Amino acid sequence: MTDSSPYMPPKIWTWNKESGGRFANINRPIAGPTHDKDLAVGRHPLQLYSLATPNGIKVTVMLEELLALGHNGAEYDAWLIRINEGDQFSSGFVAANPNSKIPALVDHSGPTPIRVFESGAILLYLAEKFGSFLPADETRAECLSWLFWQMGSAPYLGGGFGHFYAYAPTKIEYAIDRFAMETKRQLDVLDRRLGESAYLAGDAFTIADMAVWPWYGGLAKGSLYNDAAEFLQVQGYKNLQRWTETIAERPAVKRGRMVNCAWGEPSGQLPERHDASDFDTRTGDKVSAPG
Ligand SMILES: N[C@@H](CCC(=O)N[C@@H](CS)C(=O)NCC(=O)O)C(=O)O
Repeated sequence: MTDSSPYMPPKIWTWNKESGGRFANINRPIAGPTHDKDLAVGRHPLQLYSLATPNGIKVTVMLEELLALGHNGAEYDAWLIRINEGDQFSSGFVAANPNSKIPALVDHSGPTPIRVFESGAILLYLAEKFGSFLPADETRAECLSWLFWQMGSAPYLGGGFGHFYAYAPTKIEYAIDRFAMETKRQLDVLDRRLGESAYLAGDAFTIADMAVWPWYGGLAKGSLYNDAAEFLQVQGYKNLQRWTETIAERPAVKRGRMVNCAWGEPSGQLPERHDASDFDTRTGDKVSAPG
């Protein structure tokens, strides 16, 4: 990568372990486990194996929102999966998600455990299981459309723009231009939609908002990819800014952001969560452990 002559792909691609870039140590061209280790299982019906990245936060926000609505069956144990250390390649995790990516959920409430992977599938599974945050009326199709929009669009933001702007070992103008343009287009798509209604599906907060908010709300507030907020001039997306701030104020969202989080201010972290008494459900504040 140091020589400046243009790259010509060889006839056959080979794995260059030294390719560099953030996350190069965990990227591999093969699936399956690297080591034998079972997943821990706690006492609650739902077992979540995750990390507080944008994809992980979607699910902890949903679980906290369900609990806030009074769905006791949504009690869960959250286990930290340190993706930088390769926890997603343990035999136990691969059994829960053959794709080796967080989040993964295992539902132990029935006679046999049910595994669910892919954050969008987990949101839909929980929404259907508890009958909440997926409208039954004519806005259902709109909700599902925006949920699937997020699942298809965010890889351009994260794997495309974020990777080449913030993580790649060399700055490639062509790649940054291509994905900055697409990211700006997506931000405009959202901003226009949020100019028409309070939330993505209509008047109600739904799983579509839970899926989109950690990614595009994070970008709008400057918490993704260093100085990307300035680079992409995100302040100009006024409807997106309004929606981002409204959602950030929800107590369940404040709690959901902390779960499986092992960085930042200690008061904002809850790497693992095994008991509902971890939080004051009225204020969203973390309750310190007794003693
Ligand atoms: N489409 C998946 C994407 C999940 C994903 O990319 N997870 C990342 C963290 S945000 C991960 O686990 N990366 C670890 C790896 O790639 O090895 C979803 O929405 O659940």
